[in-house]
Amino acid sequence: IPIQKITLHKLRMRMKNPFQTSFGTLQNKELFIIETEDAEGNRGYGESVAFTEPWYTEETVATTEHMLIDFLIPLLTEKPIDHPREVTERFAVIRRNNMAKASIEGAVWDLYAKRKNISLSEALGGSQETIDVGISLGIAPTTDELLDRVQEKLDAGYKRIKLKIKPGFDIDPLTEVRREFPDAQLMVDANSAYTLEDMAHLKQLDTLDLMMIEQPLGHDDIVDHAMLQQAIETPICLDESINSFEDARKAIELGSCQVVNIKIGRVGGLTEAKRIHDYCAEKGIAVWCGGMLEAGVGRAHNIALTSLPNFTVPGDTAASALYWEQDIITPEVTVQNGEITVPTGAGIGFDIDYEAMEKFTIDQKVFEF
Ligand code: OSB
Ligand code: MG
Repeated sequence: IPIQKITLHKLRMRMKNPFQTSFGTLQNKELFIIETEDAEGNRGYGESVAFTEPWYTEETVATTEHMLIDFLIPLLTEKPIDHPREVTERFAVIRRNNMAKASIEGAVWDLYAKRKNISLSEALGGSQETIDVGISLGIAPTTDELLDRVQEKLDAGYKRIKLKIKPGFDIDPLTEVRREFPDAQLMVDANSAYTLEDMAHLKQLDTLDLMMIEQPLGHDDIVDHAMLQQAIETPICLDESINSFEDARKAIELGSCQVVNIKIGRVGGLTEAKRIHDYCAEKGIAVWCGGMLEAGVGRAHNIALTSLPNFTVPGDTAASALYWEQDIITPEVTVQNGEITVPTGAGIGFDIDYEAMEKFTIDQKVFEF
């Protein structure tokens, strides 16, 4: 894959609505669109998913830029690669910084698929032509407001509703939601807001018929989660704790979870994401694709990944229009009857809306080789 040029487009976008989690509220997004180009003018795209603050993981927009410019771009371009899977090995000398790694690895995958004129889904070995879609709803100011939001998303066809929870906003609003929507596929995500001392409290979740509880305990824990899973019936899903194939292997070995949320950025790229997917399939562990409130390029990568066969739980890939006045891809991501049709065009299968991208661009750096 002869990469001749890499462009870092730094964008600033504002979400239509603030998104509240147990760790804080997100509304302004800064992100990099990484563009890789070959001599024939094929262009691959990746998107960085770290937030401006290190609340979800330790990475930020600034550390992403530092890693890309000072380490990852030089490593990627020092000698040629034949296949995108080699990027992960090449980057292995850099500890962690998974979101920075994934942003450029994704751009290499897209370029690879475009050069072969196949879809990214096909390049990854995807088999699902349509994928089921759920939505993650932030913490609402009131329970009534939450009920309205859930109703709206169920009416729109979303197949799984994930509710963010935190101490003080959990059992009571959830009980109301369950009472109002007895048949809805509901799950919750705590983003590490609890400890084992909350065991008795968390056990009350077992009466709510939840699909799973995502990351209740420490962001870097798998031991306490195993103890909690022993004590509660609701399946535990790990998000923050799984930053690699090895993390997934150990968590499953320990019985820390029954479900894994796979995020491409969190695990360092598509190659690692697929490895985790394959391993979980072997072990009978369900997986689904999480989201990072990405713009269209990042969502397109999530959609391609989700086409792999063991993504059996609806992912967090809701429609662009719920987040953005204007997205940077065309067509934007749309959801019909809770499903997205996996694009069949080359690479990510969505075109970049260059005009929109330019509108949101606050900085641009070009590297030529
Ligand atoms: O924990 O999955 C999470 C958003 C920001 C940070 C962490 C998480 C989330 C979401 C939103 O749940 C998922 C999405 O719609 O992109
Ligand atoms: Mg989560």
